[in-house]
Amino acid sequence: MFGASTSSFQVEGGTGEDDRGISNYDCFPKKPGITDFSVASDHYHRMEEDVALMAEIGLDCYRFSVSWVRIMPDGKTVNEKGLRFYDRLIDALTAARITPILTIYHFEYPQALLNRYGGWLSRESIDDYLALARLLFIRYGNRVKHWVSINEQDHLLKIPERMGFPAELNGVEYERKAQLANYHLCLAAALVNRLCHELVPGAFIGPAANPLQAIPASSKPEDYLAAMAYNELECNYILELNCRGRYVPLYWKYLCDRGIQPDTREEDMKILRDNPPNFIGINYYTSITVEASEAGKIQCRGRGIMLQELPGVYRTRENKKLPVSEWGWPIRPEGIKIAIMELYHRYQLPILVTENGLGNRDRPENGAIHDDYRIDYLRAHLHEIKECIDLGYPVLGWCPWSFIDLVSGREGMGKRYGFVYVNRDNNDLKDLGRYKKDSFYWYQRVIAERGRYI
Ligand code: BGP
Repeated sequence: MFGASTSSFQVEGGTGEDDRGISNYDCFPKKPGITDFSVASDHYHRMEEDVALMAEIGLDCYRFSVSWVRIMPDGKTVNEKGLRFYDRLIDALTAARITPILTIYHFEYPQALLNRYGGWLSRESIDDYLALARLLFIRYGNRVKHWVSINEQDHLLKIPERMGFPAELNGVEYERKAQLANYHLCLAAALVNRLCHELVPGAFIGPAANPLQAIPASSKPEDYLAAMAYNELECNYILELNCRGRYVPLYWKYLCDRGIQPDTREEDMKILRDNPPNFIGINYYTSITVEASEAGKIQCRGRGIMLQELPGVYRTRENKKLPVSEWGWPIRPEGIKIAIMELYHRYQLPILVTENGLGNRDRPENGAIHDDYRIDYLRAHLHEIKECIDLGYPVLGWCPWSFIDLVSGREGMGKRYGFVYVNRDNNDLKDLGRYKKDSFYWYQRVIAERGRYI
């Protein structure tokens, strides 16, 4: 399937409407000069126009997330008006013969649940997540068969505002809390897999992971071991729980050495083992190069996504051979192939590329956006995916990030990813008009040719 992705809080806007509640994203302070999420791309008011553009480009599928607080403003009570928005969206997609892929939870979390019990730190969070999922399965399960349980759990855990953790929390205390939350999140994902199959016949459900796939900086065995450790400690630790219901020895030792391991229960581990996902979603943007770290004391990683060094284990290294994006992210298309092959070898589950794209400052010229840099990036990655398919790896689809420009997770409106340009910037909403970029016409042709010439 040729698709595209978005997420609710980044694209919808309309935060004060139809009895929507307050989310974590409404509450934390923004970087100076960067927009909040209150208007975003105004998709809430322009949904039909946006779906018409999806039909025009020729999408087979569209991955979107629901806003938890639109549907359950306080995280518990149902808001019919919110449910109706997604009814209309799903019906519009179905009418346009676009398969909906629904992400249940993509970073946006009810502030009321954070205030009430600290969100994922409490076991009660599992029941509230399942109540949301039950509502979605019952309401949309006749029209939606593809479900994503949790988006980028690893990046949820490492960014304090996404978890509702205090900004000053760090070090061992941060990680102890993150480990407890991770355990609850994994349990929630396993239970939601089970519930999905009980309520939605013929459904597929899986997480969207973000494997960075570290590459060793040299052929030295210690650098290879550092890359292995990076992949286990930073990426695979969640998928091992999702797909196999276990902590790998290296990871468990890391936790126990610091006394930050959660109290596991055998009945929970059985639930994990008995309810694996049906596919693995991969969000892939960049990869990382690491070497061994000889520093003495092995510390605790604490918070933050791109940790530069875990002393005694690994240290990230600049790789001068790789081009970087305008935002400094190394571009390594082969990394997506490595991720697909590696995860398939480990879990033998089909892969759905749930995100992949290039963030850039686009510069319109007389209404045209010549984003050749994005086309080059996407073509190179799609080529690697095609090679995987030719080798026999089961890749269900490719959903580049993002269908339309939206507010970046941390960088506001300056960092754009879409095939469709949205005429606004951080400080001026302008007319929020939609303009097709060169990449729109490129992707339209790729889809029409079914990727034959990539
Ligand atoms: C992923 C998220 C998306 C999106 C994307 C781009 O981690 O799932 O929500 O934001 O990354 O990241 P950014 O907006 O920080 O460039």
